[in-house]
Amino acid sequence: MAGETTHNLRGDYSGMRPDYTVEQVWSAYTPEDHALWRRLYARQAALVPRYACREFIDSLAALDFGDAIPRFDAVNAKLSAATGWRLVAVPGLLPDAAFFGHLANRRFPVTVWLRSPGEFDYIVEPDVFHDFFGHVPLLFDAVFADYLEAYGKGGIKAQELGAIEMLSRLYWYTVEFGLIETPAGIRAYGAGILSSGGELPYCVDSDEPNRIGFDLLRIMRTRYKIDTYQESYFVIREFRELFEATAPDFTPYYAQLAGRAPYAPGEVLPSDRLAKKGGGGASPPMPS
Ligand code: HBI
Ligand code: FE
Repeated sequence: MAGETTHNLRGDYSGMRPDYTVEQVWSAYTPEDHALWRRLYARQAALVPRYACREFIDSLAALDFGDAIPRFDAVNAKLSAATGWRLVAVPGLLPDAAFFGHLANRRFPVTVWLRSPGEFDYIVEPDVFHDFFGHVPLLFDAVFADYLEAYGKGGIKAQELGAIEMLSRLYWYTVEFGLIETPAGIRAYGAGILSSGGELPYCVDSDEPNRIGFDLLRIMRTRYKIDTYQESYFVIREFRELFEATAPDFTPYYAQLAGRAPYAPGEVLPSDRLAKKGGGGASPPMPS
């Protein structure tokens, strides 16, 4: 989710460690929390086969956390064996520097609190359902896991270069709201989409939004909104495309973009490679 300041946020930041981590006090979750978790999980799990990418579907099937809010340390045993990542419990949104520092060291921050029943359909800040259901399954995919570590390292560099806003757009349009081409059509891999009851079908089936071929500089120059469905989604061909795009040093990219006005979220450029909507059978391949 997009970073905000750590002021007037929901979480309890009082007892956290210097690296912004806290304990996940699993016994503090109520039966109502676990019941809400099961409802959220059931809703999303029913949509996943039709709208999620294959890597997410397979990873979700290998995990088993539909019955109650998961214990992070139990998942860490499996996750660290799979890709060397582990989950760290946090009170909520972190300052960019702390967040990047965790990603750069293969630690994924997962919020410990769960939304209220009244937020079943929409929540502003990431809660444990968004972070866990949306982000954790793809941490088991080797290439995506490498991309996320590279992103974290790039974030630390971006801080030094004052380029956080551009790099946050990359996170937003890939890790949070990314789409991927598959033989069966366009599917979702972004956590913000996969944890959303409405946006998951919308991003694949609707004719409204733009679906634009992945283009790193284009993305880093495109603003996003945090409280509506996306007006544009960016589509990769495979996770390796993400990893390779973030391999080079971004310094020249930031220099190239400095001073250039950002694009509005719904703008379409003549240079954009547009994809068809993802519904029904295989969508025609995007123009290369
Ligand atoms: N903190 N806990 C948490 N989770 C996020 O997804 C997150 C964050 N802080 C900043 C942030 N995301 C984005 O601004 C990144 O692009 C930095
Ligand atoms: Fe997120």
